[in-house]
Amino acid sequence: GGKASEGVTTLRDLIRIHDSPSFLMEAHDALSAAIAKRAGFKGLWASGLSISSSLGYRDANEASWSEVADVVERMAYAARTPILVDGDSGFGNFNNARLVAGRLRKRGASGICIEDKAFPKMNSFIGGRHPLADIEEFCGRLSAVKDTVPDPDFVLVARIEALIAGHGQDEALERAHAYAEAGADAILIHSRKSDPTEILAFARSWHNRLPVVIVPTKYFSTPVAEYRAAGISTVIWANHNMRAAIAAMRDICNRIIREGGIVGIEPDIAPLEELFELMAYDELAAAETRYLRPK
Ligand code: SPV
Ligand code: MG
Repeated sequence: GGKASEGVTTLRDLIRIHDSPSFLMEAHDALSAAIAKRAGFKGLWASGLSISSSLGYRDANEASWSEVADVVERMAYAARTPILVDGDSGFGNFNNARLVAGRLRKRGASGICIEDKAFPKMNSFIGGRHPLADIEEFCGRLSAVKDTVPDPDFVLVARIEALIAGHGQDEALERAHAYAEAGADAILIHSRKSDPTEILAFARSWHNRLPVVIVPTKYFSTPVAEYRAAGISTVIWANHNMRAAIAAMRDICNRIIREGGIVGIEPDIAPLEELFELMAYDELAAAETRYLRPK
């Protein structure tokens, strides 16, 4: 496969159909991005849910697109690894979608995912209505992004919410074909069921006209081997850094209260050296010897 100049696999390469699905790991700030990169993930998912949560917002377009873009810029800087940004429903109509996509590209994103819902969207795991966008109108959003960001390395993922909204396979497939015609590079098919039956049924009928991206948050107990067998191109672990952080922070807060101090917790938290390494303090020291000339 083609490699970018610095030996980094491009997002376009990652979403291609391989023998085994690529993984995109959720990150929501520069630190979580650096940790995921260091662990070996070749690409990141800038999750709307996780970024919203880390900023103290609900995943309902409470965060403005420019706040999201600020976070993405810091993530791109810290990880220097391809990032697929969750662009929600595009923050409005075709005009907002193309504006946001272009700006995200400038801020270091390698691609944007746009879902076929209205603005403001609501997180797909919250019950209630998830009104779908009109197919033609949503295709306009997709082609506007394609025409505005013609960079062949910038990936456009079209996300289908038909199954989330309670429609059937026919609706999902009709939308997928329309979005392929409109210029999408990949199709994200989402589900909130606890088993992957509807996702796998979609994949069987779709025949990989475009690569298929999935988000197994609710159907977490399915082994990746099943996605490989189904020809899934990319699996997004969409919120697992954030949920790990919540669990770790909750436990350490509870322990410091319960134990009345920090005597016992040191072995269970990251050493400061690890933080300094993640944020490349050694690079600053090297730069100082070069640029801070002694008087
Ligand atoms: C996100 O991570 O923000 C997503 C995935 O869009 S989901 O929360 O499943 O909608
Ligand atoms: Mg989202």
